Amino acid sequence: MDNLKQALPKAQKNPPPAPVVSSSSGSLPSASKLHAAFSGYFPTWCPGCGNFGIWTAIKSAFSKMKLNPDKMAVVFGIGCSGNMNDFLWANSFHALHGRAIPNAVGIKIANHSLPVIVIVGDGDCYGEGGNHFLHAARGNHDITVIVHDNRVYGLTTGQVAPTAYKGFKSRSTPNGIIEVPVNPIALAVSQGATFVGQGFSGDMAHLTQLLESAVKHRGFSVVNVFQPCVTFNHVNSYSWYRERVYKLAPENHNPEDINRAWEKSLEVEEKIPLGIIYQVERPVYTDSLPQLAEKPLVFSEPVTDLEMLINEFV
Ligand SMILES: Cc1ncc(C[n+]2csc(CCOP(=O)(O)OP(=O)(O)O)c2C)c(N)n1
Ligand code: SF4
Ligand SMILES: [Mg+2]
Repeated sequence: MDNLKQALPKAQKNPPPAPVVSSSSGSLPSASKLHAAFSGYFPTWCPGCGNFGIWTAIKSAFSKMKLNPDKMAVVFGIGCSGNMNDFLWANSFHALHGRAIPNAVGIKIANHSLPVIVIVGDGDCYGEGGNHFLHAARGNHDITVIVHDNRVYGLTTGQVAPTAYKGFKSRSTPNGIIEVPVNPIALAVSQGATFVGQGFSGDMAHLTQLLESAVKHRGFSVVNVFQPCVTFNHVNSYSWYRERVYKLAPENHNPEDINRAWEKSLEVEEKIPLGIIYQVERPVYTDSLPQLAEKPLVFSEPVTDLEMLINEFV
């Protein structure tokens, strides 16, 4: 542990300068300047951590899409993944463990004109916050959930996450985990997610494209990203994934075909698919709220006449 501490980069004491995003004309700078504008503190992740690849792909996707860091909302969970809150400079909220998704849903309902992104760990999303994941998928809330799937609880020093393979030995399961793993892809498809993708932090170009597609999708989009934890997971390493992952392409996969999505969701061990596994269109939650039809809730006049409310409801 002492060796590990010595190897970690020292956290910067002072924040980087606040980026100037909008010029006086209101236009956004070039994609490369935007990429820099999204960078916060230099990450304190362990050297070689898969989170670096996800961080880079997120910044590349956001800047290529010309998202404005001031006009979007990024909600982080708790974990090594959630620590990106300090490393990604955008309008953001650091939620409680397992509670990133409901905060994102609330933000989206309050202002459905904002792109809303959730950045969480596998423990946060499929364990502690698993119930929120199911219900946000059912509602087709128009948010994008990026899950760092390292099969461990990284921040709390390597206990098993719900994605750990049966038999995985960790500090909390010295004789191997008894349960079978959650299947993130099958779970998302079965609960009504309308965009389900899978990426690998070791392939940043592919991940960037996938994240762009997920953010552009109108509806509940989830991208499960394989993220080697080089410190606490010595099984699912970069080479373990490289030997197994392959890319889905239009000639070998139709993402609208739910039966094909089920088949792909079962490929978890010998060969593992990357790309858009499932994508369909369905009205999003806020489409069915007439009170949002004219403008986002946040721009409406607040109700101050309490007597009127009391008379209506009491
Ligand atoms: C309600 C609650 N339970 C437990 C914790 C302790 N805790 C903090 S981070 C974490 C695990 C994080 O694992 P994961 O979500 O997979 O993220 P990673 O660190 O692997 O990126 C836990 C259990 C907490 N902060 N809050
Ligand atoms: S503990 Fe694992 S997930 Fe956390 S920063 Fe280190 S390598 Fe990354
Ligand atoms: Mg994890």
